[in-house]
Amino acid sequence: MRGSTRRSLAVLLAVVAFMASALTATAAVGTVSAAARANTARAANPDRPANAAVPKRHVVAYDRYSLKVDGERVMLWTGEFHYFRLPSPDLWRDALEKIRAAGFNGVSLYFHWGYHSPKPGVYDFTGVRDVDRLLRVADELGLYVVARPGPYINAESTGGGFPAWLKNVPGRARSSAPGYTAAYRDWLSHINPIIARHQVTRGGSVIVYNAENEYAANTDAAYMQDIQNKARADGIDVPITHNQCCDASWTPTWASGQGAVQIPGVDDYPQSFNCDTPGIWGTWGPGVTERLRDDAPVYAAEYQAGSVDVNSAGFDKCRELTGPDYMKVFYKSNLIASGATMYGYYMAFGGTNWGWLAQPNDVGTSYDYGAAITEHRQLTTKYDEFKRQGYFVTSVAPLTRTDPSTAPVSDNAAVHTEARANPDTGTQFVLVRHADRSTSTDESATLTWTTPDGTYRVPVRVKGRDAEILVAGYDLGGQRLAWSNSEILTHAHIGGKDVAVLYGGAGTAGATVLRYPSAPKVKVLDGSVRSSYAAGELRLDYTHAGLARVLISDGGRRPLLLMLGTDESAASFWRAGTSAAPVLVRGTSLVRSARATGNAVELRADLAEAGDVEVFGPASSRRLVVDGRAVPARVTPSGSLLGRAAGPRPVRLPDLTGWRTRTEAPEAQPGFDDSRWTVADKTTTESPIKPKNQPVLYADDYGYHYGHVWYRGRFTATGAETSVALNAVTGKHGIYQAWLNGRYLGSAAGGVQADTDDPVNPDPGRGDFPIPAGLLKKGEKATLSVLVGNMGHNDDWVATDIRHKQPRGLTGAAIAGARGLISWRIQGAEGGEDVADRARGPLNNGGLFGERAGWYLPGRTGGPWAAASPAGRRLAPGVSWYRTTFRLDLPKGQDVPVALRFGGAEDARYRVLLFVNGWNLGQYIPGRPQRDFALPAGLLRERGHNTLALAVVAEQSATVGPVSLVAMANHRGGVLVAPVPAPER
Ligand code: IPT
Repeated sequence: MRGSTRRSLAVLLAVVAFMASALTATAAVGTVSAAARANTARAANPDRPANAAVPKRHVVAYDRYSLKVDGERVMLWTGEFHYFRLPSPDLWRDALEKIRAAGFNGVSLYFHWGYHSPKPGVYDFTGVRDVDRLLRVADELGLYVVARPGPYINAESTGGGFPAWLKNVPGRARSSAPGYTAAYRDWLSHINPIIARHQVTRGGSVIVYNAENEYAANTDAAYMQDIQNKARADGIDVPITHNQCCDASWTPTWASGQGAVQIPGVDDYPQSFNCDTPGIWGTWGPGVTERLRDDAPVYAAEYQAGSVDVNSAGFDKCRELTGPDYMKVFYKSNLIASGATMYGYYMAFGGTNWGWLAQPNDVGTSYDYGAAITEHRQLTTKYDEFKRQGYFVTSVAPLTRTDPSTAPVSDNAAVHTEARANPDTGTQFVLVRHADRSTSTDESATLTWTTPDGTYRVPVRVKGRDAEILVAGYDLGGQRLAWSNSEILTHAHIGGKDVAVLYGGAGTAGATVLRYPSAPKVKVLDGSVRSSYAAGELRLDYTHAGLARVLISDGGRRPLLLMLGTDESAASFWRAGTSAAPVLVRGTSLVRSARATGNAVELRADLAEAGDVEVFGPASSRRLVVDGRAVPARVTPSGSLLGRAAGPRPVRLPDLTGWRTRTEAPEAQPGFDDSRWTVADKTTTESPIKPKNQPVLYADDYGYHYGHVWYRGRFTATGAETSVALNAVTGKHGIYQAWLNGRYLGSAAGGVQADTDDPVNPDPGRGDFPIPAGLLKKGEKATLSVLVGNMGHNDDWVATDIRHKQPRGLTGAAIAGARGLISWRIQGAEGGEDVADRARGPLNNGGLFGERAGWYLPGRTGGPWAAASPAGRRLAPGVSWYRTTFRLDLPKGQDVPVALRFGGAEDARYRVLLFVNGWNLGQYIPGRPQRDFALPAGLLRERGHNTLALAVVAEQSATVGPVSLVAMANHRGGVLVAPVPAPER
């Protein structure tokens, strides 16, 4: 995917871009009235409280350093979130609040064309597809939005975001071909106006608009330009960006010429996707974002924050590959090396490929991604590191405008330094890390550091895989920080004093030097800190341990409460905005929002257990309210409020009992009435991959795009038939099964790559099925029934059509010894492109008999089911269903993410589609890494009756399960989640 030589090319390109551009350029993009401009309120920022005032219009502009809103520089620090992978709109707020609480001031959002469009010209933006609501939540939370509507998005999602009907549209996708042009313009005509009304320039949250996605191969500049012209015509007036693949050696970078965007960015995945070797670092390079334009900020459009699990190692390993140590070393190195002020960390929360949303290959139901927030919405140690970095970058304003500067000299060659400085304030930012990033030794060094306040000898230490950003010459609130070898977590002006939190590795020595015109009073409230004052400088020396507290006053500046912690104690802080100053909170497992009213501080917070909660808020604070309940609290010597809050009540989930079962697949029987099925007799296809023989049997060509399809082929037997040879293309891990005159012939692995450019697999998805002697009689009608799975549609990363237009379903069928033609009919999801179940949408169902009959729905069983539990019964090959109901009564005001867990043999040959209250929440395949399937609240009724339906497609006789409900966590708090409306029957 990349080579090291490409890096030098990238440098060259940046230099050329630099020379070619004007030295300074400020492009004001959004336009607003003078009255609006006079408004000083900032747009989205991490301290803005929920439900903040009336929408205000703002000016969005940028220069070579950063974006600016109303002239104020912005560090855009976003995490990627996919609403389509969390089909419960109330939980969008949960995810976005967690993203905000991690210190992100923005989210990057793909919009998935195929998720909204079941048929050409048909779009749905209601229910779980209500992206206007999503953007309203972002507006309310004050999170900036990077809007990424494609048209192509990749994202390991089916078709890379393309609707499957696009396979039938003539002309190459991602080009100016007329068929494709009409199709994508229609998508943009629907999505752009929604995005446009949420722009920062109209008082909303969308700060930039990303055109296309990693458009790096087979490019067409006219197409790239047209997307932007269309966006402008549709009212997009914020800057347009692009995320260039991999590094700047991939050309064009869309930095100049036709199709150029205003702010070209780069995607970088330095760790690769090899989660099976989490200890190997930097496989895909050093991860330094290139400057692509001299007149625009450096934009790390997608920066690796997790991984696809291409080796089926399991997402915990992906979390390790991209863990806190990687984040420290790579993110901090990039910040200083690149000076980027726009970031998109991919992913902040990955979510679930529910229904048929996954792209095939090695993407399963889970899109956990090893992200900082797990698929079950839990916070990890990666989240802690995001918090440490996110609070820093959004608190320390001089970071928004920096140039490379002279780095302090290290007396230990193993310790590398690198620096940037803000030309206006002189504030310096120094990266300290191992010279060789792959080493993890414990190194100490003394830096000779010339800061704006003088030259100092500063001891530093890098221990294990570690990196630090140290700050010097910084006006920290009302204080002057000369330098510190502790890192800054955050600071704010709270309750009449500056409150600052600094931290360092547990057990390492820390020193901080602050300047005061006169000797200040230094009171150590907690921990062990030595202080000395001489020549205008207060020096504090300490060892990073627990959380030390020092109150500094009377030095000619306003008072400072300085807290000195470790990585761990720093991460225990939460920063939340109120309408006045922000508050800092410790002790809860999350703070969603805060309000300061009169003498009370009210928190919306989550707690995993009962414990002390400490709030640094207005000086007048005397009362503490957590999640609506008063918590007795006292004022501490630090001026904070301290109380003890209750934890969650324990929960117990019910056992799954009362199972009933029903066997289906009547389609396999010769007498089945298929007269209303679609006749499959096409002779041509838009797919560049041509069928092995006629007619064309590709499911998509008949409007059946997702899930299973059935074929029935009729022919007159000669009696001399010996075997059936089929080819079916399903995508990786798919299977298909065949029956002849009702007799099960067996199953085969579906084709993976029907690419004409795949020499390894010239006969994809081939299955040979011997015909049992005597089954066919000369002159008699015979019926061949074939059930083909569809694991989703391939991506179009290389923009050639050959991947995303790869067929699904039968691509060849021949019967040895037969004479004459087979006449075919095909059946898929109820209604085909005219989706029957509109609330759950096109990706929810395929064409299994039970799906078409509505057995997946709570209110439709369609006749008698026999009592039988999955574990107690061996299933015959074919399709069987299990259903049961269960009641949940989870305590109100608690958040208990529930999963369905599959036990049982790894080598069993079956797969299960699981439906909860009618929603297809995934596919369990024995032997694949996933056994726990998220059942999101909203689809799952937390207080009420639930229906679980399992459709089992068995290749061989098999026993399913055991199957159980598991609580993945239990917190007091959470968000209110209403049931997602969808028909019961
Ligand atoms: C890049 C894509 O833009 C994104 O959609 C997703 O696929 C991600 O990376 C990987 O998870 S693709 C690139 C790294 C080749």
